[in-house]
Amino acid sequence: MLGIHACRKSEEIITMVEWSDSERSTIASVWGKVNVGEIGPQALARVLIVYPWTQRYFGSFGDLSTAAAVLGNPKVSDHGKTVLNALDKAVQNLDSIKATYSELSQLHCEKLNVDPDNFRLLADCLTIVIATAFGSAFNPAVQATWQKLLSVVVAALTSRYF
Ligand code: HNI
Repeated sequence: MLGIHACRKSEEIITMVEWSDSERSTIASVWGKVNVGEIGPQALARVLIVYPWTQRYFGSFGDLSTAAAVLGNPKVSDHGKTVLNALDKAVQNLDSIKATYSELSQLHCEKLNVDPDNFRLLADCLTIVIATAFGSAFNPAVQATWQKLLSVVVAALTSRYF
């Protein structure tokens, strides 16, 4: 029941999404200021620290036993960059995010067995890291557009689960 509900919601988000010119320029502007090498590692590290049960997926990453270990772990850093580089694909393909992430969704579902609830957790940590880095430039209007983008990304990554 819950699965069906989540599926419908994801489909709705993806099917109905439209981007205004102002949203497109806000996304381009935010993304242009994101330092992938800093923001990616910080966002993934936050997920692993704030929601420690997510560490179960990264058994091969070595020491994640303390916040300092997570923050200093080079594999976390590298993977944070990988995730953020994948987000670039959404930014460059705003009108076809579902298709863009179809294979990635299938990989996370079938091979990595990642619970799709975790996509939202990562999206939220990413927003917090960006808000911290941008300060007052990340105003409510910018936040609204940015989180709209991440909602579509999360829905697209979830789309092959059902
Ligand atoms: Ni995710 C691998 C993108 C969220 C766990 N992930 C990848 C890869 C990309 C990627 C790209 C590399 C794929 C490949 O090798 O072909 N992941 C993304 C994106 C998001 C995301 C864009 C959300 C915005 N992944 C998550 C979350 C988790 C997660 C929330 C778990 C909590 N991902 C993984 C794991 C791997 C992975 C585990 C394999 C890592 C490895 O190297 O072993």
